Amino acid sequence: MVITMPAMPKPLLRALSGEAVWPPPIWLMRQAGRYLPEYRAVRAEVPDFMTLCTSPELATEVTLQPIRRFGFDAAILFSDILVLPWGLGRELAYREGEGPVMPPLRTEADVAALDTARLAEAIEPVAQTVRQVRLGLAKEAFGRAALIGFAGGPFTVACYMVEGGGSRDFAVTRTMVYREPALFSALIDRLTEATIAYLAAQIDAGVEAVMLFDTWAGLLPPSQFRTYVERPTREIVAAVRNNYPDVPVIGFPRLAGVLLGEYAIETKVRAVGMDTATDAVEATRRIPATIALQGNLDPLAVVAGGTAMRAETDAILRAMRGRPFVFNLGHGIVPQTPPEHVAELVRIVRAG
Ligand code: 1CP
Repeated sequence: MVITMPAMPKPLLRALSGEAVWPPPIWLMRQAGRYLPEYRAVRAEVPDFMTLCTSPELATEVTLQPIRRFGFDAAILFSDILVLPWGLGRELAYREGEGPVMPPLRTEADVAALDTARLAEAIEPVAQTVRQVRLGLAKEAFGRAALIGFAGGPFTVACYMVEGGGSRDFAVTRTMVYREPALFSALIDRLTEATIAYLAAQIDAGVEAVMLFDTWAGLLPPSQFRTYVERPTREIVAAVRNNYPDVPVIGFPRLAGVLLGEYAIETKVRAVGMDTATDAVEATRRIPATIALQGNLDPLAVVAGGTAMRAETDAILRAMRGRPFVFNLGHGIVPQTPPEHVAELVRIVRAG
C-alpha cells in the first residue's frame, strides 16, 4: 500500500503568501555560479554561457547543485535575463570577462522587428529545464525547495538592448528616454508584453513563484521610475495574478531608495527584494506587513565570513522577526565567495 502524505506547503511559498515563517526560508541570488567548483566543472564542458542556458540537462544540473550542497528553500531557474531579447531575435554573446554583448537597438525598425511570434519556440529549452528541475526537486529536495522562475524588469532588459551590453551608467539608454520617449516607450511596451508571455511559459512548465530583476531601476529619476519601472511591473503583476492567482511575484527594483515602499504598494507585488543599501528596519516601517520582504545581506559580508557576517545577519533577522520574510543577499553572490561561508550562513539563519 502506498501512503501519500498531504503536501505541506513549502516554507518559501508560505512566506510569500504573507506568513511570518520562522526561521525564515533562505536562498541566494546567483546561488548557482562560479564560486562552486561543481558549477565550474559543468561550465567547462560547454563552449559558452548560452549553450549552458539552452541545454536542459546541464541547466537542470547547475540549478540543483546549490540545493544539494546547502539545502536552500528555493532553486532559481538557471538562465539569464537576456534570454528574453535573444528569444525575440536579438543576437547575444557572452564574452569571457566582458559580460553580455548585443547589437545596440536604436531605431523604430529595431523595435518593430522584435518577434513575439518566435518566442515560444526559442524558449522551449527553458521550459524543458523547468520541467526537469521540478522532477529533480521532487526526488532530491524532500518537498522543501520551491522553484523560482524569473525575468528582467523591462527597463533593465531595455538598458542592455539599447546600450548593446553592460555599462557603468547606461548613459545612451537614459539619453534615449529623454530624446526619444516614443521609441523608448514602444520598446518598454513590447518587452512588457513579451515578459508576460515568457513568465506564463515558465509557470505553465512548473515554476512556483517568479521574480522580476530590475537591477538598474535606481538609475532613473522618480517620474521615469514611475513610468518605466512601476507601470510595466504593475501590468506584469496584474497579468500573472489574472491567469495564475496562486503564483507570487517578487519585485526587485534595485537601488529604488525611498521609492521602494511606493513600488511595493503600486505594483501589487507579493514580495519586494531589498538591495544591500536598504535599511531593513526602515523597510519594515514603509512596507505593509502583507507584503513579504526579501534580502539583504551584503554579498561581501559572505566573502568575509566569521563574526562580521554573523553580526550583519543577526541584525537583519532581528529587524524581520514577526513579519513575512525571505532571507537573501542584497545582490548576487560573487565568484570569490568561499562555499563554507555560505554553509555557515545557512546554519546561522536556520538557528533563527
Ligand atoms: O559563466 C558564467 O559564470 C557567466 C555569468 C552569468 C551567470 C552565472 C551570467 C552572465 N548570467 C548568469 C546567471 C543568472 N543571471 C541568473 C541565474 C540564476 C541564479 O541566480 O543563480 C540570474 C537570475 C541572472 C540575472 C541577471 N543577468 C541580472 C539580474 C540580477 C543581477 O545580478 O543584477 C543581470 C543584470 C544579468 C545580466 C548579466 N548576465 C551575465 C552577466 C555577467 C551579467 C551582468 C553584466 C553587467 O551588467 O555587467
